[in-house]
Amino acid sequence: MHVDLLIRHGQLATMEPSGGGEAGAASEATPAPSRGRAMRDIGWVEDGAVAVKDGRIAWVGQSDAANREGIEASVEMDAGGRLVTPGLVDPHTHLVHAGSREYELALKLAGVPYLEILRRGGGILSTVKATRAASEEALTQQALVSLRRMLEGGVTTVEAKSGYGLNAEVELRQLRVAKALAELQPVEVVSTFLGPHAVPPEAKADPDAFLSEMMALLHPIHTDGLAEFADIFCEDGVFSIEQSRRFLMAAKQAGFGVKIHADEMEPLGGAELAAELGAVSADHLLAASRTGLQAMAEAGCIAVLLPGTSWNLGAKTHADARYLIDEAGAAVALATDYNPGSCPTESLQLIMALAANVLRMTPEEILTAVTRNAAFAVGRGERIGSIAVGKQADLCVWNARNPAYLVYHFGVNHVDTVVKRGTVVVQDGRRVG
Ligand code: IZC
Ligand code: ZN
Repeated sequence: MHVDLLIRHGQLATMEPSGGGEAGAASEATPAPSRGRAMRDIGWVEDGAVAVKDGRIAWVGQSDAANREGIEASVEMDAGGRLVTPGLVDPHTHLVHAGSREYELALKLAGVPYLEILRRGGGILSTVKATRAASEEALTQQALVSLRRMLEGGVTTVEAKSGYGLNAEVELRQLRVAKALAELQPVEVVSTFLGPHAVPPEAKADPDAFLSEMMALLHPIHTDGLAEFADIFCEDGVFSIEQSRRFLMAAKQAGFGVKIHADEMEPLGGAELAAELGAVSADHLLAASRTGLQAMAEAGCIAVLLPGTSWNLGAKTHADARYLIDEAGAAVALATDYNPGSCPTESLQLIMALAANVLRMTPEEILTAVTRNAAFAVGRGERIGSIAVGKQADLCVWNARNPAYLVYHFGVNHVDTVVKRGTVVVQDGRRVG
């Protein structure tokens, strides 16, 4: 067999628990995220090899088997015993925005809560002001800087929410920018419409009318292919459970997969609502009830945890990852929540370290949460998130020999090489090509 690229002598985390690592095996990728304790099975292959042809994975197995089968490659790479994983997936970000909010740091340190800053017209609303004033070109340039950091950090697919326009014109502008980013750089961008992210000042008198205005955008956005998912900030003082149900039901009817910012600060019942609606994911969940988490797990709704946010906001409690995994048997994913307020970082590797130290997740669970399960959280689980024959060739070679090292040695970039759709796009941790 002649292939485009052959990576040999890697320690492979295929993220295919059911035999995806067998030599030459056709992909029997179970079309489901890994739940509960199964999150610890990372489909490990010692001294493994991966062959890539036409942007897809053509063969996976042990290095000596690759030799025996006479696989020849245009480009060969010796991983030298280093860790090879699927490209990482960041399934919750507010990527496209203008400006920054470092001036809120002093307020935060003085003890002013996040939602109080929002009530005073800052927080999300300050980013709305900056984003409304920004051109498409300016929004694009700012997002490109972030995407490059993400890619150099091993992220090959990212979800991006709107929600800093809060009117038809600027919400659509954000979504158009997100879509165009795919043509300008290698990271795949999955768009989510988050029109109900906050109530803008001009709509304060009638939040329900504002919600209806955002609901009226669902059909045109879907028809124009500007977003695959719809999301709402369901939180005390922002949008209620009733408003969230109304918006998300309309979104489902319009053809969107639905997501929800659920139970981040107050236990409103966002997790229960996610289960009721068959949401693809419910995100945050710090304050969620155990019955809500259990209901989500039973409904197959993925828990997207954002420990960078709870850590950065100085929260006293964090999402109960151990309950979700050990008791509820849920599928957990992890994301940065990259945004200019509650979590200004593009580093999914930092989030992985926090997942260990704050959420008490194991390195194997963490790797599952940023690859296989994150891919399902953005509706791409059948194409990306694991190393299996037929899947898209999104790969990372790390300056590490095992997943524990990535999580233990925190605050630096461990990426050596990133491959996106079969092409080397990062070398020595730097963008190439
Ligand atoms: O800009 O503060 N939580 N939305 C809900 C955010 C954080 C983003 C922001
Ligand atoms: Zn968010």
